[in-house]
Amino acid sequence: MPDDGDTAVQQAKPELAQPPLYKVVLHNDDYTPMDFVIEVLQEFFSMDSEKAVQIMLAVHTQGKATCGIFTRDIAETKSHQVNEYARECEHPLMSDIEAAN
Ligand code: TYC
Repeated sequence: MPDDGDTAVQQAKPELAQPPLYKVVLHNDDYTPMDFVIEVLQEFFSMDSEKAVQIMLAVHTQGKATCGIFTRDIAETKSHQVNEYARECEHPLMSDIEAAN
């Protein structure tokens, strides 16, 4: 191929495809205390208290809300950690994961 000056561009490393992303979704129930949900959102999703209250109220009023978007392994781990912690504390709070894209 003639050197047309584009050699550097043609040989650049191709971009890797983005990995599929997953939402961690928190579900409403009638029994888990609001303060416990806020604590979970702060501890497992690093939210400040204002954001945690906002997401907790979105779940409470709409039935579910997204807590964060991650690669599959991280989303599965976070959802599992939330469900285990809620179970240990004897609250029915549940999360799961959904494909984000
Ligand atoms: N609905 C619960 C209550 O009234 C609060 C709640 C919010 C529970 C969010 C779960 O994911 C949840 N105490």
